[in-house]
Amino acid sequence: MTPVSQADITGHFCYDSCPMGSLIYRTAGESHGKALISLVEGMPAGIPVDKDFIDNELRRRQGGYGRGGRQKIETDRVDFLSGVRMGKTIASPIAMMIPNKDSRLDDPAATPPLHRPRPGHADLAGSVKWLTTDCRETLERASARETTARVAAGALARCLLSEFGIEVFGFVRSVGPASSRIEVTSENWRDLLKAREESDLYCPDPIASDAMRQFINEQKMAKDTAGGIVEAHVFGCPIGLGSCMTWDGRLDSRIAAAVVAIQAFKGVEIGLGFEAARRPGSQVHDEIGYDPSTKTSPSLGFTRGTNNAGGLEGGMTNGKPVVVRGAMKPISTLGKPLKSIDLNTKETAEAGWERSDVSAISAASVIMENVIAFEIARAFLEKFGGDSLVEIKSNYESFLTIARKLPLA
Ligand code: EPS
Repeated sequence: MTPVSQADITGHFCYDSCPMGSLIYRTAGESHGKALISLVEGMPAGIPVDKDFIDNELRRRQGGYGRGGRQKIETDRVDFLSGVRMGKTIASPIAMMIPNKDSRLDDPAATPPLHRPRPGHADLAGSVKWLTTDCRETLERASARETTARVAAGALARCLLSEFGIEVFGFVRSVGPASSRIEVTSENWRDLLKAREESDLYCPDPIASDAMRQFINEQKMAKDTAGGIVEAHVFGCPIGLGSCMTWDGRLDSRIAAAVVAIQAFKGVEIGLGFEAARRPGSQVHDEIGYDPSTKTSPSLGFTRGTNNAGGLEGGMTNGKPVVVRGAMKPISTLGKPLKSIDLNTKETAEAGWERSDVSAISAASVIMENVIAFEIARAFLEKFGGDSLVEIKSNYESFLTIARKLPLA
């Protein structure tokens, strides 16, 4: 009898027993520790690594409207410790380090214990779980600063995706009640990207951005915080990434898991999302057509008038752009703290206050873009994987050539 391995039971979530060839990443580091580390395994050899692109994604993650003081201290840049030689991957594990300038975790005076858990943060659950009354032990790792390492991994994965014409565009859809109604298409997204690059809010809609900024300003005045919705579109995916054969092989489930795993995210939608549940089927499903003039594209000539499915059917890409939205709650560190208790005395007390942001929604758009990119790259390598870029390109071209010939003789 074949022994059942841990990987069989827990699928891709069990990283340390992942099958050979699987693209995975882990992160390490505390908010005020020495550095953040991103360790990526399973990247094939020969991928050109665009360090400027990765650093630019880290810079974008640090920015946005409503950010707090920490980002003025840090200059996040990636230092490759392994896995990259002369600007290309060499198939060995890739360790990336992003040093913390505000490193003070070993100095008790600079990082005093905190006993008043913030409602909404990991403070209370973590302190009880690890049997301490010092919330700092939990919050240092729970902090969204850790997303620096996730962005580094996702941006590295995008170096692979760009070799196959797969690109990701993320932006801020709404902040509080202020929302943009812009429609993103395969034709207009590059113009929207330019507009987003010019926006301090990372929203390509200048009119909606004014209302979003106003909401953030109001929260700042009230010593409150703001959440919002971010959206990402992935262009150029071939048909068939992911699988309907296993629950954890479904690309939609992996994307959803990666998105709600971002600090402060409470919801995720794919395509129409929750709106699909309110409509009859005829107003949800995307009719299928065929246009031989687009046969050479990754969608192989299959067309859809709409993209309500958000590019995913049966847990697999269907040739249309993958469309994902994530909901971020307002940051839980409030300038005017909510009621809490002192974990030592159990007396009512105001929640602790740490330097924080009024809104980190712009940063959240960058993080979501990159964690989705990583999942797409992982599914891409599962379908077309090989040990080197040359081999993967050959696998990819060969699949498209055969698929274009359907029905096979
Ligand atoms: C963040 C760094 C943190 C916070 C924020 C995000 O830095 P510090 O705690 O030193 O001010 O600004 O973290 C949180 C909102 C949180 O709840 O932990 C970052 O780099 O993104």
